[in-house]
This record gives sequence, structure tokens and C-alpha cells, in this order.
Amino acid sequence: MAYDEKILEKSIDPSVHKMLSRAAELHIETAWDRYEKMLPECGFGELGVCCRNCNMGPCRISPFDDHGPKKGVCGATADIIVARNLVRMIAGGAAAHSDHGRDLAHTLLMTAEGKSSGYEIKDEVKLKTLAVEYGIPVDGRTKEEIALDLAKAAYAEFGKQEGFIQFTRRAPEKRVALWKKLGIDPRGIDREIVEIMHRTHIGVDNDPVNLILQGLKASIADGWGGSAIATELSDVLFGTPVPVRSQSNLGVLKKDHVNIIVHGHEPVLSEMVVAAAGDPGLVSQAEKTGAKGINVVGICCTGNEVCMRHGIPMAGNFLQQELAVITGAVEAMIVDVQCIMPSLGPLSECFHTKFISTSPKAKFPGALHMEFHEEKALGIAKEIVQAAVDNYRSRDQDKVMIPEDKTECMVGFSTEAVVRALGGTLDPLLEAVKTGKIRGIAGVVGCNNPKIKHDHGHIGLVEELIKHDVLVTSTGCNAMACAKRGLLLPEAAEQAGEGLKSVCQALGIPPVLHMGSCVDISRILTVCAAIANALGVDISDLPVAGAAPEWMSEKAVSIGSYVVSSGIFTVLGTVPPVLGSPVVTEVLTRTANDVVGATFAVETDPVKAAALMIAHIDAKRKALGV
Ligand code: SF4
Ligand code: MSK
Repeated sequence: MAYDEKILEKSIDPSVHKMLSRAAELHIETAWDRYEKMLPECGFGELGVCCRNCNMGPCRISPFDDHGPKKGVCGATADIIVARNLVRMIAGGAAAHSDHGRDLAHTLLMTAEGKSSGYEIKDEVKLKTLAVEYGIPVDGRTKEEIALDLAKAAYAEFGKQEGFIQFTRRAPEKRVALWKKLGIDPRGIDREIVEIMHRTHIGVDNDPVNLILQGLKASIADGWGGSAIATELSDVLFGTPVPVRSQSNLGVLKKDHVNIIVHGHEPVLSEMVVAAAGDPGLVSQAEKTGAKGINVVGICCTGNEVCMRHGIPMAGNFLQQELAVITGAVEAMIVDVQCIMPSLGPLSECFHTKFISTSPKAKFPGALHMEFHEEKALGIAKEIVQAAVDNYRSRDQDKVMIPEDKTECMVGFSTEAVVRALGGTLDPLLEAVKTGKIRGIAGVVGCNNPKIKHDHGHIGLVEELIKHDVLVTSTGCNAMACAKRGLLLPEAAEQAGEGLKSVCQALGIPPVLHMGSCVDISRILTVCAAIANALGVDISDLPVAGAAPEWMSEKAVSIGSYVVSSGIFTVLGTVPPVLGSPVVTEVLTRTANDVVGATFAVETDPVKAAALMIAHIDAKRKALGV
């Protein structure tokens, strides 16, 4: 079918073309329309030079006009304002990831105390490994006793006033020593986030470099702390992912089934929805309404979580959430926290879709709130699924338009699964890197953003990297873009360079490894740390690079910051709001290399971004003598 040129410009995904055309037909607006209405976006905001941290303002520095203001009312310069805004973004992102980790610690605590319903400790081996890491005794103790101590230890990481966060000690000794020297070895997770809010209050920290260092400290608390806790405790409770086959894209919705979408981030809710949807009583009720069954699918990182643990199909990434509702085939869109557009409420009212919020932290206009609590988790999940089943009768099949697009994928490469795929040790990977069959390793992650043609940034970059023998590890919305493109299949090795192709074929793995959700970037850090430790070097010495081609969220700012703080060069595909400050721009893109051994680069063209990453990888290979 031929589409309007304007629609084709918005995405590389044919399912998106179909659904945007459908939205236009129904006169329904989407994020792309709202983005266009927003243009031109505020130039001051884009440069990061507006401040409303106190009520003498709002103030904005005028970089465009020589006679315009160069200081805020308090005297803050563009450098100060940009640095404050940047680190507040880090605080927001680190808080989101870490609060997710805290919720997992809470679920583990409740489960260990026998107070939760429906949860169990699924990975006892991991439980014990983590307990040993924390110095918790394991011999002769029940899994509940160990889990109770582990949950309390993880909980304590958030409110700790002094000392260090245990999982940061997975980083190579040289890296930890550097963090200590710079004063950025984080103490408690919450403490570092609160300190950002304090320092950015009017009249406190007005040194851009000092502010950025605190931003890095909080981001390390996120990546090696809160996010790692979220990942590890999810594995304990729901099982450590192993490679599993599934499908991706809007075509996973089924015309003759009750369709339930789980969207958001925390597996605590979605695991129970998946369990409830398998309840024979609910399935038979669905059949009585005329449906052939109950079809659960995921969007955003919840999609990644349930896909890698249960093979539940992924309906799409961030910019596809509205399009899923526009198919007219969704009985319930069930959400918890993060990346959920408030537009879903009014949009759902145009269809029969029930938009169900579940977290006391995240309520939305137009949503039906069915609050989720661990004590009655399975019961509440069944009530939610029941609401979806009952809603099937309200579906107007004449309004249904599901694009047929869907692609096979292989997901679930946890660190443990990667090591298993390599035969139990990292040696084959190290050998492949040394011989050059694998030129280097890239972590490509992050969101969608209507500023960039949907999925073009992700796919353009990843395809270019694998073509040049760079093994890609992927999470978040990048992983979904890769899944839809068929890059998460072992067969995709055909698109890789000869070296990478031979390694993938020998091991039966895809050239792009799905490592999970946004918090699971902690898995990528763990792999990098293990490789650096095996080689006796720091992470900054490795031929590795990171990228977030279509990033948009504050979480992505925190991620980029902890990745760079860990010594990994990172390329951003959308421009961060820092260019209004020469000092901040210089620190992030140049000086950081002398401080933490890595920098940020900004490159909106994915092929050029890949070239930057490959050049960096080659330079590191040369320095390592491989
Ligand atoms: Fe203006 Fe300074 Fe207040 Fe910010 S903190 S709004 S720059 S006076
Ligand atoms: S879901 S943070 S849009 S990756 Fe983790 Fe996607 Fe970005 Fe949300």
C-alpha cells in the first residue's frame, strides 16, 4: 500500500505506517502530531539555559542576542544553569530506576516473610550467589531466611549514609579506586539523589564541574546500585532469563482473542498478570464471550521483562503504545510506572479499551485505577484480567485493524546465559576479541523520540556495527527495534561481518544479544567488568562503546552518565540540552576523558555514529595490543 510521504518519514516500521494512516483516517492524534504542533521547540530549553529553580525567575540566558541577559537574577551563568538542569535530569532518572529496584527489594522481603501472594523464589542459585556477595551466611539456612537477609541488605543500600554500595565492587579495582579518588564512589542511593536536589537549590552549588561530579556519583548509584538491585532481585524472584524464542511487533495482537497489554517497567505486576491470564477459569470465561483465548503481550520494558522470562510477545516500543490502542483490538492496557503516555486515557475512550493503572505512584486521567499490592497480588491480577475478559463483548470488530507485521526473535541473554552460550567461561569471547573475529562490543540502548525517524537511529546504527564485526548487546526500546527487524535471530549473523558471523554461527547466537529492560543495562556493566577483570585492565581500556540513538527520558541521561563514569565512550543520537554552556559541553565531550577515561559524543546520523564507535574500538584494540 502506498502511504503519504509524511507518514513514511516518521518511521522505518511498516506497522507504524499502517497505524499512522489509520489514525489519520480516524482523526486521532498521536505523539508525532503533538510533536509537530510543538515546533519550533523552545530554543532556550533546547540549549538548557532556562531556570525556574526559584521564584525570582523564571530566568533564561540569551545566547542569541548580545544585549540579552547573560545571568539569572541571582547571578547564575549559562554554565551554572545548564549544569544544574543536567544533574537534575540525572536525579530524576536515577530515582526512577532505583525506586524500581526498591520495589523489587520490597517484594522479595514480603515473599521471604510469607506475606505476598503468588510470588516465590525461583532462582535459589542466584539467591545464594548474591547472599555470598553480601557476606550473608547461606549454609544450613532456608531460602526464605537467606532471602530475608538479602532483601534487608538491598533495602539498606537506599538509605545508607556512609560506606559503599555492594554491587559497585563488581567494577574493576582500578575503576573503584578512581571513583574514590574523584569522590564519586556513591554512598546510599537515595543520599546521592537528595544531594543533587540540595545542591541545585538556589544559592548552593554553583560550580559546574562540582555539580557534574555529583551527577556522575548519583548515576553510578543508579547503574551499579539501584538498577543492579532491580535486575538481580527480579532474577531471584522470577528466574534468571535464558534464551527463548518469541515474536515482536503489533501483529502479535490477535483479532479473535482477548488482548491484554502490559506496559511500563516493573515485572512485579506483569508476572502476576501473565500467571492470571493462564487461569483455566478465566480462559474458559474468555471462550464463553466468543474469544478463542487470552493473549498477553508487552510494550516498553515490561514487554522485555515478560518476553525474556516467558516468551510473551512484544507488541512494540515506546512510540507504538498509542498505535496499539488504535488497532481497536485491545481489551486492557495495564500499566505500572515509567514511559506511559498520559494520552492513553483520552485515546482509550475513543475505543472500548480499558486503560488500567495499578501503581499508587502513577495515576492517569481517564484511567481505571485497580491498585496492586503484593499481599493480594494474584487475586488483584485475576480481577484485572477478568475486567479485560468482560470487556471483549464491548469490542467493535468493525473498528479493528491489526497490522500483520510480526517478526521472530530470540531474547533472554542474561549474563549467566551469555556465559553458558560460551560454554561456561568468557574465554571464547576473549579469544574472539583478541583474534579480531569480534572487533569489539557495543551496548546500544534507549528509547524512541519523534525528533528522529522511529527505529531508524536504532537499526541504522546496529546494522552498521554488526557489519563491522562489533557484537551488539541491547536493552530497552532498542532491543524491541532490533527484534522487529529480525536482528535478534541467529540467522541475522548473515548480515554480520565475516568474523562476527563465524562466532555467532559456531555458538548459535544472534549478532545482537537481547539483555533485557532498561535496568538490565546493569547486566552489560557486569559483563564489561568481568571481561576487564579477566584481562587485568580497567573497563576504559576495553574495545567497547555505548550508544542511545533515540533517547528521550531522564533515565537515559542517568544511564549515559553511569556508562561514561564506568569508562565507556557513549554516542547520543538526540542532542542533550547542554549546548548553551561551553563549560558543560567541553567537560562532557572532552575533559571527561582525562577524568573518567571516557566521553560523550553527539551524532544524529547512525552511520556516522557507528563510525565514531568503531574508531574508538579500534583505538582501544591498538592500545591493548590486540
Ligand atoms: Fe533565576 Fe537564579 Fe532563581 Fe534560577 S535560581 S530562577 S537563575 S534567580
Ligand atoms: S522503555 S526509558 S522509552 S528505553 Fe525502558 Fe523505552 Fe526509554 Fe522507556
